[in-house]
Amino acid sequence: MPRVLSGIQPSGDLHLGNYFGAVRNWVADQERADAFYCIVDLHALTTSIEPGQLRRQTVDAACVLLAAGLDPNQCTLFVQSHVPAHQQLTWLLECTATVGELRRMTQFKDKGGGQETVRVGLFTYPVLMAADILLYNADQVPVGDDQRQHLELTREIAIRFNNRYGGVFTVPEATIPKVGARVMDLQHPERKMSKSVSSPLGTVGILEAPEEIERKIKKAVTDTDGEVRYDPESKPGLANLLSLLAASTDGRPEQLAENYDRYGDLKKDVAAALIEALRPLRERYAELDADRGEVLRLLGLGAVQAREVANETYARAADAVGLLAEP
Ligand code: ATP
Ligand code: LTN
Repeated sequence: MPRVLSGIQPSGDLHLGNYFGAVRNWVADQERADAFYCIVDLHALTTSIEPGQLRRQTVDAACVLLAAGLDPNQCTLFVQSHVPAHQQLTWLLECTATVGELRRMTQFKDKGGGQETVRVGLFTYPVLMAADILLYNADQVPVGDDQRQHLELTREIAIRFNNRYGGVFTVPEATIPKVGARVMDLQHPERKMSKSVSSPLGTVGILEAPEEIERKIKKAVTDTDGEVRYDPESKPGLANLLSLLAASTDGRPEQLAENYDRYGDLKKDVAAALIEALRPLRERYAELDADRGEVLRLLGLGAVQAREVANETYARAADAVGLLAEP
Protein backbone atom coordinates (compact mmCIF):
# COMPACT_ATOMS: atom_id res chain seq x y z
CA MET A 1 0.00 0.00 0.00
CA PRO A 2 1.38 3.44 -0.81
CA ARG A 3 1.78 5.89 2.06
CA VAL A 4 -0.11 9.16 1.61
CA LEU A 5 0.22 12.38 3.60
CA SER A 6 -1.42 15.75 3.19
CA GLY A 7 -2.12 18.85 5.24
CA ILE A 8 -4.57 21.71 5.52
CA GLN A 9 -4.29 24.99 7.41
CA PRO A 10 -6.90 25.87 10.03
CA SER A 11 -6.79 29.41 8.72
CA GLY A 12 -10.53 29.87 8.10
CA ASP A 13 -13.61 28.25 6.66
CA LEU A 14 -12.83 25.53 4.16
CA HIS A 15 -13.96 26.39 0.64
CA LEU A 16 -14.71 24.68 -2.68
CA GLY A 17 -11.04 24.82 -3.69
CA ASN A 18 -9.97 22.96 -0.56
CA TYR A 19 -12.71 20.41 -1.13
CA PHE A 20 -12.27 19.63 -4.83
CA GLY A 21 -8.53 20.28 -4.91
CA ALA A 22 -7.65 18.25 -1.83
CA VAL A 23 -10.10 16.95 0.76
CA ARG A 24 -12.35 14.97 -1.56
CA ASN A 25 -9.30 13.11 -2.84
CA TRP A 26 -8.10 12.44 0.70
CA VAL A 27 -11.37 10.62 1.34
CA ALA A 28 -10.86 8.46 -1.76
CA ASP A 29 -7.19 7.82 -0.90
CA GLN A 30 -7.85 6.45 2.58
CA GLU A 31 -9.37 3.34 0.96
CA ARG A 32 -6.36 2.50 -1.19
CA ALA A 33 -3.48 3.89 0.84
CA ASP A 34 -2.01 4.12 4.30
CA ALA A 35 -3.10 7.71 4.80
CA PHE A 36 -2.02 10.45 7.23
CA TYR A 37 -3.84 13.80 7.26
CA CYS A 38 -2.60 16.71 9.25
CA ILE A 39 -4.24 19.96 10.37
CA VAL A 40 -1.24 22.26 10.09
CA ASP A 41 -1.78 24.72 12.93
CA LEU A 42 1.90 25.75 12.97
CA HIS A 43 1.60 26.84 9.34
CA ALA A 44 -1.43 28.97 10.26
CA LEU A 45 0.82 31.00 12.60
CA THR A 46 2.59 32.48 9.57
CA THR A 47 -0.32 34.91 9.27
CA SER A 48 -1.89 37.06 11.94
CA ILE A 49 -4.47 35.00 13.79
CA GLU A 50 -6.08 35.37 17.21
CA PRO A 51 -5.14 32.56 19.66
CA GLY A 52 -8.76 31.69 20.45
CA GLN A 53 -9.63 31.71 16.78
CA LEU A 54 -6.75 29.39 15.90
CA ARG A 55 -7.84 26.93 18.58
CA ARG A 56 -11.47 27.05 17.45
CA GLN A 57 -10.62 26.74 13.78
CA THR A 58 -8.37 23.75 14.45
CA VAL A 59 -11.32 21.81 15.88
CA ASP A 60 -13.63 23.20 13.15
CA ALA A 61 -11.25 21.85 10.51
CA ALA A 62 -11.29 18.43 12.17
CA CYS A 63 -15.12 18.45 12.19
CA VAL A 64 -15.24 19.37 8.49
CA LEU A 65 -12.71 16.71 7.52
CA LEU A 66 -14.60 14.04 9.42
CA ALA A 67 -17.89 15.27 7.95
CA ALA A 68 -16.35 15.08 4.47
CA GLY A 69 -15.79 11.38 5.07
CA LEU A 70 -12.38 10.89 6.67
CA ASP A 71 -12.71 7.80 8.81
CA PRO A 72 -10.31 7.49 11.77
CA ASN A 73 -10.46 3.70 11.32
CA GLN A 74 -9.06 4.08 7.82
CA CYS A 75 -6.64 6.99 8.18
CA THR A 76 -4.68 8.90 10.80
CA LEU A 77 -6.07 12.40 11.37
CA PHE A 78 -4.01 14.60 13.68
CA VAL A 79 -2.92 18.13 14.59
CA GLN A 80 0.61 19.10 13.50
CA SER A 81 1.65 20.73 16.80
CA HIS A 82 0.76 17.54 18.69
CA VAL A 83 3.75 15.90 17.02
CA PRO A 84 6.89 17.84 18.07
CA ALA A 85 9.02 15.94 15.54
CA HIS A 86 7.64 18.27 12.82
CA GLN A 87 9.50 21.20 14.40
CA GLN A 88 12.56 19.11 15.20
CA LEU A 89 12.96 17.85 11.65
CA THR A 90 12.34 21.34 10.27
CA TRP A 91 15.64 22.49 11.76
CA LEU A 92 17.58 19.67 10.14
CA LEU A 93 15.93 20.49 6.80
CA GLU A 94 16.56 24.23 7.21
CA CYS A 95 20.20 23.27 7.38
CA THR A 96 19.74 21.45 4.05
CA ALA A 97 17.61 23.92 2.02
CA THR A 98 19.06 27.21 0.74
CA VAL A 99 17.89 30.83 0.98
CA GLY A 100 17.90 31.00 -2.84
CA GLU A 101 15.48 28.11 -3.09
CA LEU A 102 13.06 29.61 -0.61
CA ARG A 103 13.21 33.02 -2.28
CA ARG A 104 12.00 31.47 -5.50
CA MET A 105 8.76 30.17 -3.94
CA THR A 106 5.90 31.96 -5.67
CA GLN A 107 3.55 31.62 -2.68
CA PHE A 108 6.08 33.50 -0.54
CA LYS A 109 6.41 36.21 -3.19
CA ASP A 110 2.60 36.47 -3.55
CA LYS A 111 2.08 36.78 0.19
CA GLY A 112 4.41 39.73 0.60
CA GLY A 113 7.92 38.33 0.23
CA GLY A 114 10.62 40.98 0.11
CA GLN A 115 9.01 43.28 2.70
CA GLU A 116 11.05 43.80 5.86
CA THR A 117 8.00 43.13 8.03
CA VAL A 118 7.19 39.73 6.59
CA ARG A 119 7.54 36.96 9.14
CA VAL A 120 10.51 34.61 9.02
CA GLY A 121 8.00 31.78 9.38
CA LEU A 122 6.36 32.69 6.08
CA PHE A 123 9.77 32.40 4.43
CA THR A 124 10.63 29.02 5.97
CA TYR A 125 7.05 27.70 5.66
CA PRO A 126 7.90 25.29 2.78
CA VAL A 127 10.60 23.65 4.91
CA LEU A 128 8.08 22.89 7.66
CA MET A 129 5.85 21.47 4.95
CA ALA A 130 8.73 19.28 3.71
CA ALA A 131 9.15 18.01 7.28
CA ASP A 132 5.41 17.19 7.46
CA ILE A 133 5.77 15.02 4.39
CA LEU A 134 9.18 13.41 4.91
CA LEU A 135 8.49 12.36 8.52
CA TYR A 136 5.84 9.94 7.29
CA ASN A 137 7.84 8.46 4.38
CA ALA A 138 4.98 9.55 2.13
CA ASP A 139 5.01 8.23 -1.44
CA GLN A 140 2.17 10.48 -2.56
CA VAL A 141 0.90 13.89 -1.49
CA PRO A 142 -2.63 14.78 -2.70
CA VAL A 143 -2.77 18.58 -3.10
CA GLY A 144 -4.19 21.31 -5.31
CA ASP A 145 -2.18 22.77 -8.16
CA ASP A 146 -0.88 25.69 -6.07
CA GLN A 147 1.29 23.30 -4.06
CA ARG A 148 3.23 21.91 -7.04
CA GLN A 149 6.28 24.08 -6.40
CA HIS A 150 6.39 23.23 -2.69
CA LEU A 151 6.36 19.54 -3.56
CA GLU A 152 9.24 20.04 -6.00
CA LEU A 153 11.21 21.70 -3.20
CA THR A 154 10.38 18.85 -0.82
CA ARG A 155 11.75 16.39 -3.36
CA GLU A 156 14.93 18.45 -3.81
CA ILE A 157 15.51 18.63 -0.07
CA ALA A 158 14.91 14.88 0.36
CA ILE A 159 17.27 13.98 -2.48
CA ARG A 160 20.00 16.32 -1.20
CA PHE A 161 19.69 15.01 2.35
CA ASN A 162 19.75 11.41 1.13
CA ASN A 163 22.83 12.04 -1.02
CA ARG A 164 24.68 13.69 1.83
CA TYR A 165 23.65 11.41 4.70
CA GLY A 166 22.41 8.15 3.19
CA GLY A 167 18.91 7.12 2.23
CA VAL A 168 16.83 8.41 5.14
CA PHE A 169 13.77 9.79 3.31
CA THR A 170 11.27 8.54 0.76
CA VAL A 171 11.14 10.99 -2.17
CA PRO A 172 7.42 11.89 -2.52
CA GLU A 173 5.27 12.76 -5.50
CA ALA A 174 2.42 15.25 -5.74
CA THR A 175 -0.93 13.81 -6.83
CA ILE A 176 -2.98 16.60 -8.36
CA PRO A 177 -6.57 15.96 -9.51
CA LYS A 178 -7.50 16.36 -13.21
CA VAL A 179 -10.57 18.45 -12.40
CA GLY A 180 -10.82 20.88 -9.47
CA ALA A 181 -7.08 21.34 -8.91
CA ARG A 182 -7.43 25.09 -9.28
CA VAL A 183 -10.78 26.53 -8.25
CA MET A 184 -10.80 30.27 -8.93
CA ASP A 185 -12.39 33.13 -6.99
CA LEU A 186 -15.91 33.71 -8.37
CA GLN A 187 -15.45 37.50 -8.43
CA HIS A 188 -11.79 37.52 -9.52
CA PRO A 189 -11.46 34.44 -11.71
CA GLU A 190 -7.81 35.24 -12.41
CA ARG A 191 -6.85 34.33 -8.81
CA LYS A 192 -7.44 31.16 -6.81
CA MET A 193 -10.20 30.84 -4.26
CA SER A 194 -8.49 31.27 -0.89
CA LYS A 195 -9.16 31.18 2.84
CA SER A 196 -6.90 34.02 3.79
CA VAL A 197 -7.79 36.59 1.11
CA SER A 198 -11.12 38.18 2.01
CA SER A 199 -13.54 37.88 -0.90
CA PRO A 200 -16.94 37.11 0.60
CA LEU A 201 -18.78 36.91 -2.73
CA GLY A 202 -15.92 35.16 -4.50
CA THR A 203 -15.44 32.35 -1.99
CA VAL A 204 -17.93 29.56 -1.31
CA GLY A 205 -17.51 27.75 2.01
CA ILE A 206 -18.24 24.04 1.93
CA LEU A 207 -20.74 24.39 4.78
CA GLU A 208 -22.53 27.34 3.27
CA ALA A 209 -26.35 27.36 3.11
CA PRO A 210 -27.89 26.37 -0.25
CA GLU A 211 -29.42 29.85 -0.74
CA GLU A 212 -25.99 31.44 -0.27
CA ILE A 213 -24.39 29.07 -2.77
CA GLU A 214 -27.13 29.91 -5.27
CA ARG A 215 -26.71 33.64 -4.72
CA LYS A 216 -22.91 33.57 -5.14
CA ILE A 217 -23.00 31.42 -8.27
CA LYS A 218 -25.65 33.71 -9.76
CA LYS A 219 -23.41 36.73 -9.14
CA ALA A 220 -20.25 35.03 -10.39
CA VAL A 221 -18.30 37.16 -12.87
CA THR A 222 -18.38 35.87 -16.45
CA ASP A 223 -17.90 37.85 -19.69
CA THR A 224 -20.03 39.55 -22.31
CA ASP A 225 -19.58 37.46 -25.46
CA GLY A 226 -22.42 35.14 -24.44
CA GLU A 227 -20.93 31.94 -25.84
CA VAL A 228 -20.64 28.89 -23.55
CA ARG A 229 -17.26 27.26 -24.19
CA TYR A 230 -14.41 26.05 -21.99
CA ASP A 231 -11.53 28.48 -22.48
CA PRO A 232 -9.65 29.24 -19.23
CA GLU A 233 -7.39 31.79 -20.97
CA SER A 234 -9.94 34.13 -22.49
CA LYS A 235 -13.06 33.11 -20.49
CA PRO A 236 -11.72 32.38 -16.98
CA GLY A 237 -15.00 33.02 -15.13
CA LEU A 238 -17.00 30.70 -17.33
CA ALA A 239 -14.25 28.07 -17.35
CA ASN A 240 -14.31 28.12 -13.55
CA LEU A 241 -18.07 27.50 -13.49
CA LEU A 242 -17.70 24.64 -15.97
CA SER A 243 -14.89 23.16 -13.86
CA LEU A 244 -17.06 23.35 -10.74
CA LEU A 245 -19.88 21.58 -12.57
CA ALA A 246 -17.42 18.95 -13.81
CA ALA A 247 -15.94 18.47 -10.34
CA SER A 248 -19.33 17.98 -8.72
CA THR A 249 -20.77 15.69 -11.42
CA ASP A 250 -17.64 13.75 -12.46
CA GLY A 251 -17.89 15.19 -15.97
CA ARG A 252 -15.46 16.97 -18.29
CA PRO A 253 -15.72 20.76 -18.58
CA GLU A 254 -15.21 20.82 -22.39
CA GLN A 255 -18.01 18.35 -22.91
CA LEU A 256 -20.41 19.91 -20.40
CA ALA A 257 -20.08 23.24 -22.21
CA GLU A 258 -21.85 21.72 -25.23
CA ASN A 259 -25.07 21.30 -23.21
CA TYR A 260 -25.56 25.03 -22.70
CA ASP A 261 -26.50 28.06 -24.78
CA ARG A 262 -27.04 30.51 -21.94
CA TYR A 263 -24.91 31.48 -18.94
CA GLY A 264 -28.01 31.62 -16.73
CA ASP A 265 -28.88 27.97 -17.36
CA LEU A 266 -25.31 26.90 -16.66
CA LYS A 267 -25.24 28.85 -13.40
CA LYS A 268 -28.50 27.25 -12.25
CA ASP A 269 -27.06 23.78 -12.84
CA VAL A 270 -23.72 24.61 -11.19
CA ALA A 271 -25.48 25.79 -8.04
CA ALA A 272 -27.77 22.75 -7.95
CA ALA A 273 -24.85 20.34 -8.47
CA LEU A 274 -22.76 21.96 -5.74
CA ILE A 275 -25.64 21.98 -3.27
CA GLU A 276 -26.25 18.29 -3.97
CA ALA A 277 -22.55 17.33 -3.73
CA LEU A 278 -22.17 19.12 -0.38
CA ARG A 279 -25.48 18.14 1.21
CA PRO A 280 -24.24 14.98 3.03
CA LEU A 281 -21.24 16.86 4.34
CA ARG A 282 -23.39 19.63 5.80
CA GLU A 283 -25.64 17.12 7.51
CA ARG A 284 -22.78 15.14 9.08
CA TYR A 285 -21.08 18.35 10.18
CA ALA A 286 -24.08 19.30 12.30
CA GLU A 287 -23.82 15.97 14.18
CA LEU A 288 -20.07 16.25 14.77
CA ASP A 289 -20.31 19.89 15.80
CA ALA A 290 -22.70 18.83 18.54
CA ASP A 291 -20.15 16.34 19.92
CA ARG A 292 -16.82 18.15 19.94
CA GLY A 293 -15.61 16.01 22.86
CA GLU A 294 -15.64 13.01 20.57
CA VAL A 295 -13.77 14.93 17.87
CA LEU A 296 -11.06 15.86 20.40
CA ARG A 297 -10.81 12.23 21.48
CA LEU A 298 -10.26 11.18 17.87
CA LEU A 299 -7.53 13.82 17.45
CA GLY A 300 -5.85 12.45 20.57
CA LEU A 301 -5.78 8.94 19.11
CA GLY A 302 -4.49 10.30 15.80
CA ALA A 303 -1.64 12.13 17.55
CA VAL A 304 -0.49 8.91 19.25
CA GLN A 305 -0.38 7.05 15.94
CA ALA A 306 1.33 9.92 14.12
CA ARG A 307 3.99 10.39 16.82
CA GLU A 308 4.99 6.76 16.56
CA VAL A 309 5.84 7.03 12.85
CA ALA A 310 7.28 10.56 13.04
CA ASN A 311 9.54 9.92 16.02
CA GLU A 312 11.08 6.91 14.33
CA THR A 313 11.90 8.88 11.16
CA TYR A 314 13.22 11.84 13.13
CA ALA A 315 15.50 9.58 15.17
CA ARG A 316 16.97 8.16 11.96
CA ALA A 317 17.49 11.64 10.49
CA ALA A 318 19.07 12.98 13.70
CA ASP A 319 21.40 10.00 13.86
CA ALA A 320 22.32 10.38 10.18
CA VAL A 321 23.47 14.01 10.59
CA GLY A 322 25.53 13.10 13.65
CA LEU A 323 23.46 14.28 16.61
CA LEU A 324 24.54 12.26 19.62
CA ALA A 325 21.81 9.98 20.92
CA GLU A 326 20.84 10.75 24.54
CA PRO A 327 23.02 8.46 26.67
P1 ATP B 1 -4.72 30.14 2.33
O1 ATP B 1 -5.61 30.93 1.44
O2 ATP B 1 -4.86 30.49 3.77
O3 ATP B 1 -3.33 30.07 1.83
P2 ATP B 1 -5.80 27.85 1.19
O4 ATP B 1 -7.22 28.14 0.98
O5 ATP B 1 -4.85 27.94 0.03
O6 ATP B 1 -5.27 28.71 2.36
P3 ATP B 1 -4.60 25.51 2.43
O7 ATP B 1 -4.93 25.07 3.78
O8 ATP B 1 -3.31 26.22 2.29
O9 ATP B 1 -5.75 26.42 1.82
O10 ATP B 1 -4.65 24.29 1.43
C1 ATP B 1 -5.22 23.04 1.68
C2 ATP B 1 -5.33 22.30 0.38
O11 ATP B 1 -6.30 22.90 -0.48
C3 ATP B 1 -4.03 22.25 -0.44
O12 ATP B 1 -3.86 20.96 -0.98
C4 ATP B 1 -4.26 23.25 -1.54
O13 ATP B 1 -3.53 22.93 -2.71
C5 ATP B 1 -5.75 23.10 -1.76
N1 ATP B 1 -6.31 24.32 -2.31
C6 ATP B 1 -6.34 25.53 -1.72
N2 ATP B 1 -6.94 26.44 -2.51
C7 ATP B 1 -7.31 25.78 -3.64
C8 ATP B 1 -8.01 26.17 -4.83
N3 ATP B 1 -8.43 27.40 -4.99
N4 ATP B 1 -8.23 25.22 -5.77
C9 ATP B 1 -7.82 23.94 -5.59
N5 ATP B 1 -7.16 23.52 -4.48
C10 ATP B 1 -6.91 24.42 -3.52
N1 LTN C 1 1.37 24.33 2.35
C1 LTN C 1 0.08 23.75 2.19
C2 LTN C 1 -0.46 23.13 3.43
C3 LTN C 1 0.45 22.04 3.90
C4 LTN C 1 0.61 20.76 3.32
C5 LTN C 1 1.57 20.08 4.14
C6 LTN C 1 0.08 20.12 2.20
C7 LTN C 1 1.25 22.09 4.98
N2 LTN C 1 1.92 20.90 5.14
C8 LTN C 1 1.98 18.80 3.83
C9 LTN C 1 0.52 18.84 1.90
C10 LTN C 1 1.47 18.19 2.71
C11 LTN C 1 -0.81 24.86 1.69
O1 LTN C 1 -0.55 25.99 1.86
N3 LTN C 1 -1.88 24.52 1.06
